[in-house]
Amino acid sequence: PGTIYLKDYQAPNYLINRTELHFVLGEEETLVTSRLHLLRNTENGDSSELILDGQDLELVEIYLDGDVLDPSCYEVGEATLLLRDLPEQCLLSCVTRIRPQLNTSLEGLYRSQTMFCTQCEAEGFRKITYYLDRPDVMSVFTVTIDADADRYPVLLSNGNLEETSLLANGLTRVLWHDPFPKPSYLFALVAGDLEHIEDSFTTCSGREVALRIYVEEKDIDKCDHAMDSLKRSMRWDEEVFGREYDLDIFNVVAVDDFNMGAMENKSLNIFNTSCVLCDPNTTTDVGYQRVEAIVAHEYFHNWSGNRVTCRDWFQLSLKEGFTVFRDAEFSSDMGSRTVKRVEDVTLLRSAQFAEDAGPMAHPVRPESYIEINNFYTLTVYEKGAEVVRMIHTLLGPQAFRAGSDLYFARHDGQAVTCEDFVLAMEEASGADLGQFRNWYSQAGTPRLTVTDAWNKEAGSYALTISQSCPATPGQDDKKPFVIPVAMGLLGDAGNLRLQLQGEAPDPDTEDNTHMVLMVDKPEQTFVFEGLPEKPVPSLLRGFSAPVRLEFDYSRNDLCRLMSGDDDGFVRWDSAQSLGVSVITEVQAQLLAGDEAQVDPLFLEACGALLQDDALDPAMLAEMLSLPSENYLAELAGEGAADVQGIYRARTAVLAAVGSHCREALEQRYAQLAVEAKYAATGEQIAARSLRAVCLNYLAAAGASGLALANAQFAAADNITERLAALRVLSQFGSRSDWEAPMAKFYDDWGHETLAVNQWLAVQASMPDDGAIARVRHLMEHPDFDLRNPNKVRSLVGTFAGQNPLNFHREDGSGYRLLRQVVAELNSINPQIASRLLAPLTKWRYYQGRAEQMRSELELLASMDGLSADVFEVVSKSLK
Ligand code: B3K
Ligand code: ZN
Repeated sequence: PGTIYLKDYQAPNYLINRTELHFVLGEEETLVTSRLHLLRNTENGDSSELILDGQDLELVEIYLDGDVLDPSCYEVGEATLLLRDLPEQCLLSCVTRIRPQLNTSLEGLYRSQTMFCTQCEAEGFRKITYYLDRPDVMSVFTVTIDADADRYPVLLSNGNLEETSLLANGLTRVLWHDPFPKPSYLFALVAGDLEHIEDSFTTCSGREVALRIYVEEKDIDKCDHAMDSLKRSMRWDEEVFGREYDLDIFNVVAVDDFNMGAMENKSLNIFNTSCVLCDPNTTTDVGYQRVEAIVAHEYFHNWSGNRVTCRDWFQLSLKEGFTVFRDAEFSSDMGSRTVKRVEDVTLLRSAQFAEDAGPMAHPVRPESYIEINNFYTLTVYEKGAEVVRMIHTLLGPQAFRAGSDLYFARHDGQAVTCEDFVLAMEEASGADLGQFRNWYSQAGTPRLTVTDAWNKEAGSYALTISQSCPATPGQDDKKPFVIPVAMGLLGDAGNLRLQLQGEAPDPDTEDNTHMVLMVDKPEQTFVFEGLPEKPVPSLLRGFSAPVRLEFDYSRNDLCRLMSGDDDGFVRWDSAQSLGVSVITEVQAQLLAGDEAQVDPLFLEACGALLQDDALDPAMLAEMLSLPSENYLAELAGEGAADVQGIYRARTAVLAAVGSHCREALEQRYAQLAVEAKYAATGEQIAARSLRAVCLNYLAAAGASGLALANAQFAAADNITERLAALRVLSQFGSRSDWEAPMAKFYDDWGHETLAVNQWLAVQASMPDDGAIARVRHLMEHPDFDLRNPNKVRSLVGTFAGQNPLNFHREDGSGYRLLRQVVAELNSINPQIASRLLAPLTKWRYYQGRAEQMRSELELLASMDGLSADVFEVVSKSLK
C-alpha cells in the first residue's frame, strides 16, 4: 500500500453537480445505477481523462450521454475506473452489482441483522458505486430505492422524502432528495423493518422539524433519552453558536453492527445501538451521558462538518476537533463543567499523550497516511479539540464566537482547510495566530518545566517556564508553541492578587487573582510583585493547554492546592499528583521487599475529602479516584513501566485508604444510597459514582467491603449499581465471591445485547490468573461474534486495553491472544483489526517486554493478505 501526502493535494479535474442513484435491494445482490452529471473543473487544467474510485464492484453497464460507452473509452482497474475523452459536460451512468450480504468490513452498503445500512466516511462510498469519492466533490443527491415491501417497510436516505409508490412486484419505491450539496462520505441509506418514535422541534426562526429515531421493535422503549438529548442539542446550538437546523426532518437510526459510535450523514444520522439506546437495565450512568454527548456531537456536525466540510482528509480535525470542542461545551453546560473537564483530561493524558509519544504519533493535521481510517485518532479528535479550546482562551468568548460566525458564513457549502478556520478566527478578532499554527503541524506533547524563586525582601515571586517537545516520527526538531498557561497564586488565606512586574495594574478587576500567561519562547520568566508571602503556584488552571507540566511541588503544597485553590481542575489535578507520588513511593518500597507504607498525609487528605460535605459528590468521586494503571505506566516512561509493580502498589494504596478511612467511607456509602426510582439526573449520577468509589476502597480493604458489594448487587434496580458491584467483586474477591453473581447477571440480562457486552467487559478486565483462559473461553460463547465490533471491543479490546496485568503477562500469552484475534480480523474487518492493535504498538514502554511484543508485531507483518489498515500500524510500530 502506498503513502498519500498532503503536499500532493490537487483539486479534482471534474465536478459532479448532480448525483442520481437508484438502488434495487435484493437478498443475494444489490444493483446500483448511478447518473453523474459531470462538469470539467477548468480551474484545474483541461484534461479529458477522469479516474473514478470503485472497490469490490462489478461493473454491469456503462453509458455516456445515453449511449453505451465503447470499451476503448474506459478501463476497469483494481480500485478505479478510468475514463478517456470525456466531453466538458456529460452524463455518465453506471450500473454496478454489489453484495452487501458478504460485506463484513461494515464500510459501504452492508447488512446488520435484518436491515441494510451504510457507512461511507471516509472512503466507503466507493464500495457502492464508481465515484469521485473525496470530500471536496460536493453534489446534490437524489436517491430512489426499490425493496421488498414486507421485509423493508422503512426506506431512508438523506434529505426529504418526495415520493413513495408501490411497484407491481411487491416492491416499494421511495424517492429522497437532499437539496444541500454534500460529499459522498455523508451519503446514507437504510432499509429495514423498523419502529420509530417521533417528536418535533421548532427552530429559532419558527420552522417545525420532525425528529425520528428508528430502532428494532424490541428497543422502541429505549429511545427517549436520545430524543431529549437531540432537542437539547438543537436548542443549545442555536443559543451558543447561532446555528439553526436547515431541513424539515432529522432522522436517527440505531444499528447493532457498527465500526464506531455514530455517523453524521446529512439528516440521517446512523448510530451504534450502544450510543443511542438507554434503559436503566442496559445502560450505565456513564452510558446515559455518553449518549447525550454523541447525539449532540453528530447533530453539531450538521454545521461543523456538513454545511462546511473538509477539503481533504488531512483536514479531518477541522470538523472533528471543532465538533468535539462544541460537544464538550454542550456537556459542560448541561452538567458540571469541572467534572467534564476532568473526564476529558483523564482521557487525554492516559491515552492521547501515549499516542503522541508512540510510533503512530502525528500532528493534529497529519502530513501523510497510508490508510485514512487509521487517523480517526485521539490526536485528531481530542487534541484537535484542545487546539480549538486554546484559540477560545486566546481570543475570549466573544471574539471566538465572531470567528465562528465568520467561518460558517464565509465557507457555507464549501470544502475547506484548517487554515481557513484559523484565518476566520484571526480576521474576526484581530489576533495573530501565526506561531500558534505550530499546534496544527507539529506532533508530540510539549513539556513545560517550571521553577520558582521567592524574594522575601522585595515581595516578588518569579516563575521561570521553559518548553520543549520530544522528537516524533519524521519531526526531530520542534519550534516553540504558543502555550496559554492559566494560573493563580495561592497564599495562606486564599488566592493572592496578581501584579506582573512592568505591567500596569488592571483597573477593570479589583479581585485580580487569575491570569493567562502566554508562553511562546523556549524559556521565559514572569515576575509577580507586591506579595505578602511566598505563594504556592496554581498552574494550568482548567488544563488550559495539552501539555505535561512539571513543577516540584511538596506534598504539603499539593494538599493546599487540593483544598484551597479557586480552580476545580487544579484541585483535582493536585489530588492526582499526590496519588501518583504516593503510589510511586509504595512501588519502590514493594520492589525493595519492604512493606507498603502509605504516607499518612495522603490518608488524612483522603479522610478530609470524605468529610467535606460542601464538595459536589461527582467532583469528590473524581478527586478520590486514584490515577489509572495506564496513566501510571505512561508516566513511568519508555522502558520503565512495570505493570505488576504498578498494580501491586496501586492496590496497596487502595487498601490502605480503605482501612484508614473505613468509617467515613461506610458512612458516605450508606448516606448516598439513592432511594428514589432510577433516573439519570446529575444528582443521582453523582451519588452513585461517589458510592462506587467508596465501595471500591472498602472492597480493596477486605471482607466487609465485599459483603457490601454482594448486597448491592442483589438489591440494585439498575445496571450501574449491578456492574459496580460485580466489578468490585471480580477485582478484589475470589471465585466464590464473584462466580454466582456473574452467572446471575447473565441469567437475568442475557437477552439484552448491550448488557451482555458490559458483562463481557467486566470479565475481560479481571486481574486473576484465569483471565486469559476466560477471555478465550468467552470468545466461544454463543453471544460472542467476531463480526460484531461491539463484542470485539467489549471482550478483546477491554482485555488488551484495560487489563494491563494480564495483557502483559510474562509468558507472553496476552500478546499472543491479541495477535491471533487481529490476524483473524484482518480479513473480516480491517478497521477494527487495526484499532485493536494499539496496545501492542506501545512496546517501548514496558520493562522487559519489548522483544515479546515486537515479535508478535513481526508475525503480523509477515502475514499474507495484510490489509492496508493493519500494515500501516504494524510497519510504523516496528520502525
Ligand atoms: N465522522 C464519524 C467517524 C467516521 C469514522 C470513519 N472511520 C463520526 C464522528 O466523528 O462523528
Ligand atoms: Zn465527529
